[in-house]
Amino acid sequence: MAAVASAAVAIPSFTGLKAASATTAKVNASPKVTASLVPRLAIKASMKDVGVAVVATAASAILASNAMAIEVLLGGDDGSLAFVPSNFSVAAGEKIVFKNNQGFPHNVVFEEDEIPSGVDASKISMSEEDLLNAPGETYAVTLSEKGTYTFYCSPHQGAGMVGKVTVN
Ligand code: CU1
Repeated sequence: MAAVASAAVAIPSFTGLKAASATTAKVNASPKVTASLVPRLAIKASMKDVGVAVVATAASAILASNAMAIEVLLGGDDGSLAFVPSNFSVAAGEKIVFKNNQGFPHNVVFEEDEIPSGVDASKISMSEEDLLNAPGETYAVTLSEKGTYTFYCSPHQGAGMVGKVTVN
């Protein structure tokens, strides 16, 4: 009778261990959980921490690049057909966000012979026919080659809607 009672106690505790190992198996993808459970779990936990750290770093990098972005308005608040600002500097790799403000449609086209050599104007420009029609619509570009770049708005180039950016 005493032996049966002790077996009855032993079974639930073993079942409990199996239940725990089944849960663990989901985490570390190892169905065989024995004596190595604790060290494995510790390793997995630390890898998970590393993963979290990597994610956190990526998130702060995104925040940093957002902080570095410059916004250029398409059309002045007074309705002038201009880039505001029309002459500015950015760091290489800094994001430039052109945003519809007034007097649209606008677009952003880089002059192929007024950008650093080796840069393909078509890769950084909107097409001549492509227009930003909606209020607040944006076109973003990132320039990585240092130098000066001239750009214009094709519908308003004749009206003087041109700009210049220096990438440092
Ligand atoms: Cu324009």
